[in-house]
Amino acid sequence: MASIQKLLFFVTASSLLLYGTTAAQKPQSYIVYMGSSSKSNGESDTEPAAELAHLQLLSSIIPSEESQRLSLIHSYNHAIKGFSAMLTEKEASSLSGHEKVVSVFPDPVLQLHTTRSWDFLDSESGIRSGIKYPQASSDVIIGIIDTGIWPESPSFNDEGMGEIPSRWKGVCMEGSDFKKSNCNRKLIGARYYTIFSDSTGSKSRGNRTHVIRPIGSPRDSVGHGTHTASTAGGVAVANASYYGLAHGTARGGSPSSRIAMYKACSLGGCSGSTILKAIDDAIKDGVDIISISIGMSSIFQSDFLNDPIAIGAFHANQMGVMVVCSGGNDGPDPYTVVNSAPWIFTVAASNIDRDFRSTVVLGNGQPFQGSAINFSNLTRSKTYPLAFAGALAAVSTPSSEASNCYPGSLDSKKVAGKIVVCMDTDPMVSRRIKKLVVEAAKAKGLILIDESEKGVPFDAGVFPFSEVGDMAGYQILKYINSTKNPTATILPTVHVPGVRPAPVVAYFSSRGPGGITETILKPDVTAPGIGILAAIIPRSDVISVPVGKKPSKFALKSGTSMACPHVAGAAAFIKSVHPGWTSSMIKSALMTTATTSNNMGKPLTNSTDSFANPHEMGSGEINPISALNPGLVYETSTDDLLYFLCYYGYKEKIIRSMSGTNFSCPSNSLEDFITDLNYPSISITKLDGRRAARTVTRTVTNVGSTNAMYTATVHAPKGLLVKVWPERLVFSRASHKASFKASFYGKTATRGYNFGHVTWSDGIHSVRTVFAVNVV
Ligand SMILES: *[C@@H]1O[C@H](CO)[C@@H](O)[C@H](O)[C@H]1NC(C)=O
Ligand SMILES: *[C@@H]1O[C@H](CO)[C@@H](O)[C@H](O)[C@H]1NC(C)=O
Ligand SMILES: *[C@@H]1O[C@H](CO)[C@@H](O)[C@H](O)[C@H]1NC(C)=O
Ligand SMILES: *[C@@H]1O[C@H](CO)[C@@H](O)[C@H](O)[C@H]1NC(C)=O
Ligand SMILES: *[C@@H]1O[C@H](CO)[C@@H](O)[C@H](O)[C@H]1NC(C)=O
Ligand SMILES: *[C@@H]1O[C@H](CO)[C@@H](O)[C@H](O)[C@H]1NC(C)=O
Ligand SMILES: CC(=O)N[C@H]1CO[C@H](CO)[C@@H](O)[C@@H]1O
Repeated sequence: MASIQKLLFFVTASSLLLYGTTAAQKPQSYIVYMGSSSKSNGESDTEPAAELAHLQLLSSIIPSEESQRLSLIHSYNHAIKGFSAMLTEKEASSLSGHEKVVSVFPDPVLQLHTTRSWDFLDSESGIRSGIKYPQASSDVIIGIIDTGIWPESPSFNDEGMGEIPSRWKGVCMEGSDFKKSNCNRKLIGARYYTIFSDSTGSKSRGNRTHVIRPIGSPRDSVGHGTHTASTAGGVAVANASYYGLAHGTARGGSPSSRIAMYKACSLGGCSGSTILKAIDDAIKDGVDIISISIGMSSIFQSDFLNDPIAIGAFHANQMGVMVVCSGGNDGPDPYTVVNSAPWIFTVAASNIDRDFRSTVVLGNGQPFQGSAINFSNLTRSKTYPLAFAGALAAVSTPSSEASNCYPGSLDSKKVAGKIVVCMDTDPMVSRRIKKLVVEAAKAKGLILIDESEKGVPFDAGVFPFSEVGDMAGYQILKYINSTKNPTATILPTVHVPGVRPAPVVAYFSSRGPGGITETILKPDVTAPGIGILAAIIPRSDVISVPVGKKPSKFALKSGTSMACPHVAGAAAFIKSVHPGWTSSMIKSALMTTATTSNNMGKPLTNSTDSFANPHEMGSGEINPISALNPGLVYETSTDDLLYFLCYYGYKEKIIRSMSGTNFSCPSNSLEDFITDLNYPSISITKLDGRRAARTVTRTVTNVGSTNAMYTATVHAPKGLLVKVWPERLVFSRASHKASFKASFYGKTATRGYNFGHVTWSDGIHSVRTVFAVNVV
C-alpha cells in the first residue's frame, strides 16, 4: 500500500532527477565500508590511529583546494571498519575501487517502523499478557537504537537492581536536559549523535556546516525510543493505562535486563551512517542484544553491502551480539520484508487479544461497532448532523477526492458541525491526514470506512473518531441516503479484552519472501505489534491530552517497531536464564517453539481470515516460556554466514575483509547452496517439479536432557513429497549433535510456494522447523 511516506520519497526522487547534473558534483554524505576492524591478532586500531588512516584515505581523493571537506562525519573502528564523509559522486566511485574498500554508498535515510503507525494504535503489557516469568537473575544488556529515552518514566526505575555489570564500558552522555544522574542501574547507558540538517531544515545527508542539535541529549522528543525500550526491558509498572484504556501492569519482556539507549534518530528518520556508528558503539560498550525498530523502505532495498543495518548487524553477530529488527510496515504485499539478512532476527507483527471499540450510533438508534482509540466527549444522548464527505466537496473538486477526504477537497462551510463519513478507496492519504483534514474543517467527528485497516485502532486523541468495515460503512451510507436529516454520535472508546481470534498477523506487517534473497525464509517470527501499551514521553505537545487530564506516562502504539522489542526482550530473558547460549541458539529456540495456533485453538490467521503462512508470520508467534526449553537448537556459526556470503555471490576478497580472516570460499558457490546453511527454517526458491528431489542438510544440538531420542513427523501440502532421514536422532553424553537430511520432491505439487514443517519430538519437546518450497 502506498503510504504518504513513499509518495514523498517519489517526489524527492524525481526532483533529484531534475537537478541530476548538479547533484552529481555536489558533495553528499556517503558511507565507506571497509570490512571488519579486527586484525589477525584480534585487536583493533586505536581510535585516533583509525581516524588518521581514514583521513589519509580521504585526502588521496579529495582535491586539495577543497580540503575543508577533509573531515569524517563518523569513523567506525570498533567492530566495523570505515567512515562516513561528504563526497561527490565521482570521489565516491573512485574510492569504491580502492583496495581496502568493500563498498561505498550514499548515506540512506531510514524510517522508524511506526511511520505508518502514527496512524495506528492499541495496548498490551510486556510479552503476551498473563504470562509470569520465572525469576531470572542476570545481567543481560539490551542496546536500543532509536529516538532516545525519557529516563523519568517509571518503567526505567532501578529499585532493587544490583550493581552494573563490570564488563559494561558504555557511557551516559550529558546534554542540556539530560544529566549523568538520569542514568541508573536500569538505564545504564545513553548516547546521542549529532543530527545534520540541510538548509531546508529537513534531516539530511549531512552538511557539516549546518549541524543542528535540536536536543543535544539522549532525551527522547518523539516517544518511539521510550516505547520500544520499555517494551524490551522496562520494569513492571502496576496501574498503567492510556487514560484509563488497557489498564493493567506494563512490563518489558525482560524486566531484569539493563537498557542502553543509542539515540540515532529523530522524528524525520535516521541517517544510515549514524545507525552504523550506534551499532559500532553498542558492540564496544558491551551490549548483548541490539534492538532496531528501523529500516530502509522496501522499495529501495538494494544489497546487504549498501545497507547500514545489515553491515552493522553482521559485525555485531561476529562479536556475539544478537541483532533483532522489525521487518517493516509495508504489508500485506509480498516481497516487502526488510532487515532480512540471515544474521538478523526479523520480526513480524500481530494483534493481541484486546480491541478498542468506538461505537457509532445513528439517529435511528442503530449502533455499529467501530474501532479507534478516542477520548470523544460526545454521548449517546445527543446526535449530530451526519454527512458523506463526497457530498461536501469544495468548488471544482472531484467528489472522488472529497469522498476520500483529501487535503483541500472539502468545503469547510458544509463540514462544520457535522460528523463526516470518509472512505478509503484510494490509500494515498493516511487516516491521520484524513482526521486532520476533517478536524481542520471543524467537523464534529469522523467515521472512516476502511476494511483493511480497521483492525489496527487509530489514536484520534480527543477527536471523535471511529473506523468501520465495508459492510457497516454501506449501512451507514444507506442510512444517510434514506433520510432527510441524518444524524449520529460517536461514543468514547471502550477496551474489549479477550478478543478472539488472537494473535492475527497484522495487516500492515511486511511479508516475505525477502527481496534480496529468497533462500532464507523471512520474517523469522511474529510478536505483538498492535496496540502495545508501553512508556511514552508525558508531554502534551506530543500526544493529545483529554481535557482535564495530565499527560499519560504510557501510550498505545502499533507497528513492527513494537513487535521487535518484544523479541529483543524475550531473547534477553532467555539469555538471562541461559547465559551460555549463543545468539543463534536463542534465535533457534524462539523460532522452533513459536506457536502457530491462536486462542481458539485454530491455526493462526491473517487479517482477512485465511490461515497465515510462513511468509506472513515466519515460524509463528514467539512463546518465550517454551523457548527456555527447546530440546534441540540449530546453531548457525559465523562460518555458516561467510559461506552464505560466498554463495550469495560476493568476491572472496570482500568476504575476507568482512571476516578479518583468510577465509576461503568453496570453488563451487551457487546461491542455491544457501538452503543448506544451518538456519532454523528452510527455504527452497526453485524446486523443479520435473527434476529429482532436492535434499537439504541440517545439524541440531541437544540442549535438553543428555540422553534423548527424537523422531520426526512431516507436515507437507498435498503433492509435495518430503522425506526426512534418519527417522530418529539419538543423543547421549558422547554425542550432543546430530545431522539429518530432508528431501523435497515436487512432481505433483501445486506450482508456487508450498509451506509445511518438520517436527522433531522426544515426547516432551517439539522442535518445529518450517519450510517454504517454491515449485516451478
Ligand atoms: C552546506 O550548506 C551551506 C548552506 O546551504 C552551503 O553554502 C554549503 O556549500 C554546503 N556545504 C556542502 C559541503 O554541501
Ligand atoms: C492501583 O489502583 C488501585 C485502584 O485505583 C489501587 O487500589 C491500588 O493500590 C493501585 N496499585 C498500585 C500498585 O498503585
Ligand atoms: C467537546 O469538547 C470540545 C473542546 O474540546 C468543545 O468545544 C465541545 O463543546 C465539547 N462537546 C460537548 C458535547 O461537550
Ligand atoms: C446513496 O446515494 C448516492 C446518490 O444518489 C448513490 O450514488 C449511492 O450509491 C447511494 N449509496 C447507498 C449505500 O445507497
Ligand atoms: C491472507 O491470506 C490469503 C491466502 O493466502 C491471501 O489471499 C490474502 O491476501 C491474505 N490477506 C492479507 C491481508 O494479507
Ligand atoms: C591463514 O591461513 C593459514 C593457512 O591456511 C593459517 O595457518 C592462518 O592461521 C590463517 N590466518 C588467519 C588470520 O586466519
Ligand atoms: C475508555 C475511555 O477512556 N474513554 C474516555 C474517552 O474520553 C472521555 C472524555 O475525555 C473520557 O471521559 C472517557 O473516559
